[in-house]
Amino acid sequence: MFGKFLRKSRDDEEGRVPPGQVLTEKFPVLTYGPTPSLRPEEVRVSLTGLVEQPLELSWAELLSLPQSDLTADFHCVTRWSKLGVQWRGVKVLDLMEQVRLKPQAKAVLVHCYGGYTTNLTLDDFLRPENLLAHTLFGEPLPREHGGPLRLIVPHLYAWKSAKWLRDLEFTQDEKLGFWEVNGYHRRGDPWKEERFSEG
Ligand SMILES: Nc1nc2c(c(=O)[nH]1)N[C@H]1C(S)=C(S)[C@@H](COP(=O)(O)O)O[C@H]1N2
Ligand SMILES: [Mo]
Repeated sequence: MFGKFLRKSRDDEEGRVPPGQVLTEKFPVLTYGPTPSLRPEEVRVSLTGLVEQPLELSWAELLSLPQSDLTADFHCVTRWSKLGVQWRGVKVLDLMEQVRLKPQAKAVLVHCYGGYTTNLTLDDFLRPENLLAHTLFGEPLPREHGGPLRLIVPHLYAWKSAKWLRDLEFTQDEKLGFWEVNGYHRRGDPWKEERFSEG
């Protein structure tokens, strides 16, 4: 029933697989629409909206920030999970040292090259493990997995881990992103199976 690539969890993985998820060893690619093709030198990451001073960082500036490693489990709402994915990049909290948010800011709408968007509250965005990742298992992040740069938010379903990151728009009210407008849950906690919105 699990097919060639899906399997049940081993004892040592107990407690790491959220309800309704199946493990995979592969790393499937899940992209809606075309895959952008970007050279690192042309990547820009901007912080806009409710910031005291909008900021745009070049690739070199991103690499001059502290670099961190993260090993985390990855849960797609289509029911596959991959355990122990190894990323390297810039922590969201280190990036956010570069700006001051206005006090009304409560949420962020993440914009990607190619037009994809996803929303997060600041509580979910400003977590110490969250990363802007440029490296996957020690290699430059492949284009299909979001290279040159993607967001990783490991505690929520992977549709929040936006690939080809372009802009972080800070807002007061939560503006819904692409999948959230199309019926996915506003938050997407895999442990609560927050897959779809109620109404
Ligand atoms: N820009 C962008 N980011 C995206 C997506 C997308 O279609 N476009 N898909 C999301 C979904 S649904 C998942 S499960 C993960 C998949 O990441 P992967 O393709 O590296 O496995 O990326 C998320 N980030
Ligand atoms: Mo997904």
